[in-house]
Amino acid sequence: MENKKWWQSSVVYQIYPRSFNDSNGDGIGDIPGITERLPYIAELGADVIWLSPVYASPNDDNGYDISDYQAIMTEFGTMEEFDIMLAKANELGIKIMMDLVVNHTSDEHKWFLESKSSKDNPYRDYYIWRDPKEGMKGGEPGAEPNNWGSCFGGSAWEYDKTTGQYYLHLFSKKQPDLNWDNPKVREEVFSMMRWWLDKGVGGFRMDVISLISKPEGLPDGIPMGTGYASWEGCATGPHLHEYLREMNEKVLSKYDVITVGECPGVSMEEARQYANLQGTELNMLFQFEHMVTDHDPKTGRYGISKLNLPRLKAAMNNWETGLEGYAWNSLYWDNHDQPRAVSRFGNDSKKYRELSAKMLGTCLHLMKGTPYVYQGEEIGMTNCPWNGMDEINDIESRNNIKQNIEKGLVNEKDVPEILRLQSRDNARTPMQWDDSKNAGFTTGTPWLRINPDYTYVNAKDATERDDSVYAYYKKLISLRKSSELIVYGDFKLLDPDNAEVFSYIRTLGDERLFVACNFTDHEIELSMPGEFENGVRIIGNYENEMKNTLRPYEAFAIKNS
Ligand code: ISL
Ligand code: CA
Repeated sequence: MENKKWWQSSVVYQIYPRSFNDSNGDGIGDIPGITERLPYIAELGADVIWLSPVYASPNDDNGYDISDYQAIMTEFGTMEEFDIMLAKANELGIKIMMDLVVNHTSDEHKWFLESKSSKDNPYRDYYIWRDPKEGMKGGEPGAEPNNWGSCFGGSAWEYDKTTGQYYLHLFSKKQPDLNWDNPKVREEVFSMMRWWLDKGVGGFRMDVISLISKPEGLPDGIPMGTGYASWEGCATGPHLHEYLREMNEKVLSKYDVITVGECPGVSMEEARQYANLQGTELNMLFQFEHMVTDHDPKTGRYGISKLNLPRLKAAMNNWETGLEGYAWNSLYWDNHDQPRAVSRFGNDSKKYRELSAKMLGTCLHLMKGTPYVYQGEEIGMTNCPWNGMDEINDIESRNNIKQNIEKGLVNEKDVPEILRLQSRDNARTPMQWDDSKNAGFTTGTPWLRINPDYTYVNAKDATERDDSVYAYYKKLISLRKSSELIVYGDFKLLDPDNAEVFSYIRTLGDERLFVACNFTDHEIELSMPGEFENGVRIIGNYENEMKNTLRPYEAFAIKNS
């Protein structure tokens, strides 16, 4: 068995600060608001908080466009307030994992302002600048240096008249990519990381870290339906692991921290390196395979999506077994970029919302890896019934849906439904604290629409009831804390083709755990492996136990005796 590490038995709670808790009535969540709610997270049992970006930012992509890595966003508070939050969290035994966004900065970062000012500025080479295509004039259609597309639609290149060159931005044009091949860039990032670690933060979640090294010569990629090559497919370069090992050697290895790299489109072979058990790079990574199993292949995320359980199981199984013995896994259903799991993989009707949210929790939290809970998931928050684009803030939904309509890939009349199914804003509607006006999130006007179901989906109700989703998550988390079998047992998927039931077995020495989850709203006959017939049910989302049947959205786990 691998060398045991504290972060292997941790449970991480993700906070999206803008939507968590507003302390001063300006409609925007903030740092004092988080401090106020720390006991709620401690009570749940999470021991790490992943804090989405709180740095100075013009908010083109809600904080993922950073203009100063060592300052706090004015709307969120001050550095003093950050320090208070950090100290209080540490007192409660909670570490703060910062979001490290270093594939790109904001175009308002001082490095970029310098960089774009002239070709011989000392910061020019901090970013990726290229001439227009041979024989073409900068700015004219097709003159971009290559065919890469931005994650947020359109080309990944922006022409800058001042110097007659293009700069690369795999995300919005206000998020220019840093040039990691420049050793000065790496030193700047490393010293900034040390500054935060010396302050006492507990680690980093690294935004699209898989993209920091670009391939030699920036060659064209294979174009997709949009005409552009995929931003995630074409930008993984040869020096990636070298840079991560350098970061590990010079920074991470000097502290006892938790690290997780966000790696959309990562291959298994790459992943085994990123999160290798020797600890020379990162602790773990976020893969996205299970996040695309419900997408329509033609339209990708922004089409009509539908649960495909065999595909979902295959994806989860791939990472559970593929990393075994090589690298540590992470587990998640939700984050700030994804729709709400209960609406996506469960059933958010009044009748089944709580049952299916608990079922999904059971399914995920009893697998091998470090589980991540996204704010509101622990009370079963749902996707929002959007009326249309006017209500949407998210840059990705706005740009990509527009692009898909223009290309004839989706029908305009389907937009509200597509938004409800897939928009990143489903995760970003404010946290529902109670059933008072604006769900107790703010006394002012919330920056984004509040989901109307807050009258019955809220933290106050969930913490007062012992049959709530919150109480159930609390139990799942405490089970993990007391069971090596749950943390370290290996994973075996049962019945891969079954389109209704997700079941698996965990094994550690003689100890075995059988987990069964019904992903449908009807009763299903269950054939339980014989060795569990006299086993002990350690958790289940129905009160009384029933043998050989799974009721609608039922989930339970049985330990052999
Ligand atoms: O889910 C996605 C693709 O279907 C994307 O949102 C993808 O995960 C992503 O854009 C990469 O995410 C990260 O970097 C972005 C930022 O907008 C996201 O919020 C962040 O998680 C740029 O920094
Ligand atoms: Ca505020």
